[in-house]
Amino acid sequence: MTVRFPDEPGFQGRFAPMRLEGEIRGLEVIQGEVPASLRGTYYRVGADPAWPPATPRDFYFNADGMVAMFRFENGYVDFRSRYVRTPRFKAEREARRSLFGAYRNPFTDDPTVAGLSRGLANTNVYWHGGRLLASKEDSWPIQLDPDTLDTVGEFNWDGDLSSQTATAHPKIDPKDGSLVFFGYMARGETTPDIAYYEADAAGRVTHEAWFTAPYASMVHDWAVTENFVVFPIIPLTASLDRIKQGGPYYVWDGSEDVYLGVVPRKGGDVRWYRGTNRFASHIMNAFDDGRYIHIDTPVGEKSAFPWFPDIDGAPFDPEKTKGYLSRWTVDTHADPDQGHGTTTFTQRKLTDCAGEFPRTDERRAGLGYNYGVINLTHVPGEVPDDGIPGGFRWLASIDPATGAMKRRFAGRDATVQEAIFVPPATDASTPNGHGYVLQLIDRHATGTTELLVLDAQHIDATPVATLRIPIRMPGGLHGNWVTDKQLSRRAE
Ligand code: V55
Ligand code: FE
Repeated sequence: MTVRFPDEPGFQGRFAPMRLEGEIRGLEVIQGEVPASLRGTYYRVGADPAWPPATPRDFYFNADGMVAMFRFENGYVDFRSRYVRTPRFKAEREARRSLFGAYRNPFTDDPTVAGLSRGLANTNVYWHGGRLLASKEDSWPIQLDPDTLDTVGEFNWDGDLSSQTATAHPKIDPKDGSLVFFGYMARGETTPDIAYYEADAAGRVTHEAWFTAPYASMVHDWAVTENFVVFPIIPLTASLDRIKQGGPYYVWDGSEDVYLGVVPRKGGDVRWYRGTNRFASHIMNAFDDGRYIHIDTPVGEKSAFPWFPDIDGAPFDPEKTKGYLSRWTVDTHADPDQGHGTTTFTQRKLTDCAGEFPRTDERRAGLGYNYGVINLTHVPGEVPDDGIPGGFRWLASIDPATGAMKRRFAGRDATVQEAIFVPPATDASTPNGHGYVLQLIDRHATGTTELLVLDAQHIDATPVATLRIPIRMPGGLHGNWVTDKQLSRRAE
């Protein structure tokens, strides 16, 4: 048998699978010095297909989760990368080929894997209740050993996860360390059911409530504030009939409205606030004052995912996918129809630069804040001199209250991956946004990746340190910083 990846752009050149697991003790520091006070581990996950896909025109959402860790200790940074041993990964490794078919479509699978979890653990990796969890929104998370990245197994909150899925974007409440999370398509593929949960700092589920969305759609990220959770229903819609017929899992439906499902934390029914058609994915942060809920998110005209087609067959138009960080505001008192879906919400643009992958200083998660970072694809009046249009080329920090921005260009022939904020270990009480930012930058000419340690208040200045990873890191999704103190408190 021959292992050969398809001759398709998504599997060639800088998108070619890496498939490499390994370890480097003491990454090379090519500039500056890593602060000795930075003690903890940056975990992140990318999508990297272990086997050629069983389906044509596959895309990275359907590729295996490869977790990487960067452990910071006394100015040294040790690197490790490891595939998540999902039930799916193990079955395919045994067979030495893909047994699972198209994205989220169990009707395209090899009959020998019927009933096995289709989860890939390829979207986020986070720490809660003394556990390291790798997750994807279509399945249960997978627990990993935080030192070796060995797979412990599927985690379902000791049987308390009644949903078939758990979001890859849970939020940790900075006030009490609880995990606020949900599952969508909670009763199975394409179902409109949403299950909302909270788990205490020890990882025990303390609250559960179920809702039905106006239609089945991708609920990739959401907003959590002190008093509310908000589920954005965006018209990337799913249908069981379509996947049974071998069609795409999601389509962009420009005729469908957007709904925000607002639920009081720990009790109360959902109220739907309705707005016109638009696209949004990741939430930078959100907060409320008891009455108004503010949600900061990049908003575009249409879906940014080229592999999910327009329902009317309209060609993919990159111009319409540009996302501009905007503030949605819901007035929870202005609710004449009692949440039956005709009350609208407002939207205000915060910047003229287009971008995605917003993150914040999570010490202020769900609270009023003045610091976020975001990767930019377009800056008015600036064209990278290497002539490469689009793609993520800049990192920006922004004060969402004023729109004030600082920016750094990643350099020629480079792509920025998601940045994260890291509080300084020596003084966790620094003001909002004072600390470090970590960011991976792919250097396409050399096929290597750099890890930048930046001063969060001066991301436009020379980095505090630049580390060199001598391989190209697989295309990354999300990651998180876990302090050494957190790592010392592990679940039984
Ligand atoms: C996203 C990523 C996914 C997925 C659904 O970025 C949404 C959004 C890596 O997999 O399955
Ligand atoms: Fe995401």
